[in-house]
Amino acid sequence: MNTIDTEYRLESSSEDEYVILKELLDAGESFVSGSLLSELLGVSRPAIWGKLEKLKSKGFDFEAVRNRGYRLIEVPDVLHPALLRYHQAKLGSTIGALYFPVIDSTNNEAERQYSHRRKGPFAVVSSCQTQGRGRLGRNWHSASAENLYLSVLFEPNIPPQQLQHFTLWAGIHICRKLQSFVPGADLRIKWPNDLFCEGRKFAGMLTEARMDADRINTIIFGIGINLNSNPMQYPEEIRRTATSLHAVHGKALDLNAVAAAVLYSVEKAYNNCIKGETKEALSQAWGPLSALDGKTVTAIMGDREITGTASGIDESGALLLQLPDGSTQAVRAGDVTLKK
Ligand code: BT5
Repeated sequence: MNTIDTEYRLESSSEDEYVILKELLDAGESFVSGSLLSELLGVSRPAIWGKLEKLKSKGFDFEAVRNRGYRLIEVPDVLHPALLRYHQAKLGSTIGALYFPVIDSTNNEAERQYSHRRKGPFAVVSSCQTQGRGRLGRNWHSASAENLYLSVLFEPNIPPQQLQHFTLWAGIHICRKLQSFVPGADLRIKWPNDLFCEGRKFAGMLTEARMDADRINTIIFGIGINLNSNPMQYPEEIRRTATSLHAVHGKALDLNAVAAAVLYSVEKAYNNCIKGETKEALSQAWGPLSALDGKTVTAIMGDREITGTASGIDESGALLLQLPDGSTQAVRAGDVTLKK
């Protein structure tokens, strides 16, 4: 992708770096000969050595054995554009990703890139946000580089109804995909935009759309995921309500592999919505993943508060509450809290 001027530093990987890393990652425990690498890149063996030295300065490490070649023995445990691209390619994710070590908000940067004529779809991925945003002007704590902050911008140019359930589907696909990384944990979605585990929030989604007459011009889907961070170090106000995947899994996860899996899931949810190909019914897909079903919850809708038992969502994506008088109330927007 071409770069566009922004006040934040964009970190990219050269094609050569990507080719070297791809060969070494594909080889796993095996060695890759220096002559193969120099042939692939069309450069001399000493030039390959120079490129490996450069990668070493970024946290990679290699074992070099005479007559056998090179083997990758360490990868950095931070986001890295070439590693992200490698994992995306393995999954068949085609969205180009821009990586910023620090950004104000990945949603903001996606908007800026678009206003500088970058064509969607593209993704903005970061290790730290200085002004991470939640819904309704709330804050998303984004200081830890062990977490993930990313946004994907699409240019749908279609009537809004077709993307009415996009965030819910994105949540479903992301939740399922993340579950494969943490098989022992029970990942759930709390309507409408939170990902939960063991009653605590580990991720939040924020979708922002720009309309033009009766069409959606751009839609920016943002997600923050607490990945490898330690919840004990979270700010006081979220310490009791937030968790991370590391905390529930007991082991660190590969940031680049997870970021690629999330991008893949968002792409899949978007394509399904656009093509009207959501083979499963929304309410059925949602049911097994819901953090609320069967629980007593309070919904705040503007200045009204209602308490009832959550009983799934309807086909429009509204949360259904069974009220004490036996009636059912559909909650279309707002915040819900679980009653203790
Ligand atoms: C959300 O809002 O949950 C949407 C969060 C979206 C963040 C992503 S990061 C990438 C992209 N760029 C952005 O600027 N934003 C998106 P909401 O439902 O309003 O929840 C916000 C509330 O969650 C806060 O008021 C806190 O109570 C809690 N919270 C804040 N940071 C958290 C964290 N890191 N982990 C768990 N809970 C958090």
